[in-house]
Amino acid sequence: MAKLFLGLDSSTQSLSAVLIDYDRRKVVYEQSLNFDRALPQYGTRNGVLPHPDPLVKHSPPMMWAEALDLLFATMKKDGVGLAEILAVSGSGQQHGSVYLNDRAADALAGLDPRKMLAENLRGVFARATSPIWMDSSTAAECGEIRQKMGGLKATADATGSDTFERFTGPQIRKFHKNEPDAYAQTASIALVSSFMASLLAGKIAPIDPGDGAGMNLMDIRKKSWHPQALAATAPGLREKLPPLAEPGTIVGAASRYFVEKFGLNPEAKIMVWSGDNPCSVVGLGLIRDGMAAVSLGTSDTYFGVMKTCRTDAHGEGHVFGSPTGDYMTLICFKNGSLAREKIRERYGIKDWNEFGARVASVAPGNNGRILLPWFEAEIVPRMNKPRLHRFGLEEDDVAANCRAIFEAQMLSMRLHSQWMNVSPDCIYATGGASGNLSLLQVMADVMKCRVERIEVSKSAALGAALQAAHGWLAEAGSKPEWEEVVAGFSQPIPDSEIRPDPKAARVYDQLIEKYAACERAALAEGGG
Ligand code: XUL
Repeated sequence: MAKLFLGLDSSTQSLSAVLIDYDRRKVVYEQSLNFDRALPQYGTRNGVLPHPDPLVKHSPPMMWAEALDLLFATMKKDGVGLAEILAVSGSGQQHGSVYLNDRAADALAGLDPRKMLAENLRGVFARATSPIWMDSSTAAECGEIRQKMGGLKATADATGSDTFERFTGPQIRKFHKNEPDAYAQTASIALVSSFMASLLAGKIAPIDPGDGAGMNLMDIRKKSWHPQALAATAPGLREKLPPLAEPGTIVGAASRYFVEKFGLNPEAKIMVWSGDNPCSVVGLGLIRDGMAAVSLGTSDTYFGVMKTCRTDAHGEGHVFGSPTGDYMTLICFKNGSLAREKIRERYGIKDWNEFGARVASVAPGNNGRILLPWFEAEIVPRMNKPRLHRFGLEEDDVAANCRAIFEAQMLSMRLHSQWMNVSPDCIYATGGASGNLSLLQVMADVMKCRVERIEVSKSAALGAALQAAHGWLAEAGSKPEWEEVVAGFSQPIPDSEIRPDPKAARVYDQLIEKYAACERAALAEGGG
């Protein structure tokens, strides 16, 4: 019999499913349900509720639950072998939180398959809406928690990240301050991931260290709730949080609701869910120390696997748990494609091929000329005003400016990933700009490692399906190796490898010092 594992991904805009046939190493079914289109009655735009304050970004948790109903109905209609699924796991957009009252546990235990999920859940929310990762309305609470934790470095060292507006702890603190009665009515706080797992298992599900690390509440090394962080956040918080559980933990068997209504295998194990970034790391096949990926999109994001936990003393990068039980790092550079496009437009360059030719016309190192391309306020390094700096670089030198932006972005990546103390031996490049070979060559030369291109659709849902497989195999006593579990599911594009040029790499070993000095000078000028 085929070994089928289901991975779900509850993201900002949609709920997706990926079903894998483990022995055949194949994705056998994919489906996606867009919240705005499938559930227009909630009035979301791109999955988010309109709000007069642009800093406030909430979504309705009931919409996520209803989407789960609709997705299972679609899978049943599509003839998916739900009765054969051995385990289900999932991925949730990180940081978002769901507030349940004391009726929730009973409602979950007694989900009635004759009613819709939404009807079953009526009256269980202590807060109708959930703050999500796009929310940035908690600057005051971030400051308060950080101070009680002993400052930025201490907060990052304790919880894996400095306080960030979108992180769950500051959001909980704001809720407690602004709506103390509703906070008092909250019996249980879930993340998006643990909320969805709770629906499937029919009981309050634990939180895994991958997603727990996005809360500013978990001791990143002990993987347990951090007493000082809880105390700094809100009173009585310990009682409202579910337990933390290692990846692969079985929450329970599938709830009767999904078994009777959709024909899900009654023996199917519901595994603890994780955050979308930890799941994507596994979905991309990043399973050992020294593996990294860079997603080149509007913003550029660097993901790395780290065996020994280290945290960023500057509080810019994040450390989360990885589904493999190790750690993953995430650094987000705001000025990614956004800044590359600005330079291309500024110099009227037709396309990226022509841009690449300009880059190639100047030697690596750009004769020491440096650009700091912060067209938008930057996250890494922290620069809260848009600023453009040129050091020894003439604005009208087109080719030098083209090379300068690529070099700046990659030098910044090298400099700001040093705290991990892991030199990647291979970087997987993904995202819109990963087809830009001239950018990838600069990446290989600056980072001194090979770069391979990878395209995985629904990497978070795939990662969740792989987690379900790994957890189920472990439970069945077969001690699966991660290497074996991911093999064949996510492969880099054949022949896409780009190797570093040793001569260029030596140039960048020198230039990195100068780049760092330029950055320090720019930050000292203000806005940092
Ligand atoms: C990570 C973050 C986002 C969300 C997107 O810290 O905020 O990547 O997880 O869903």
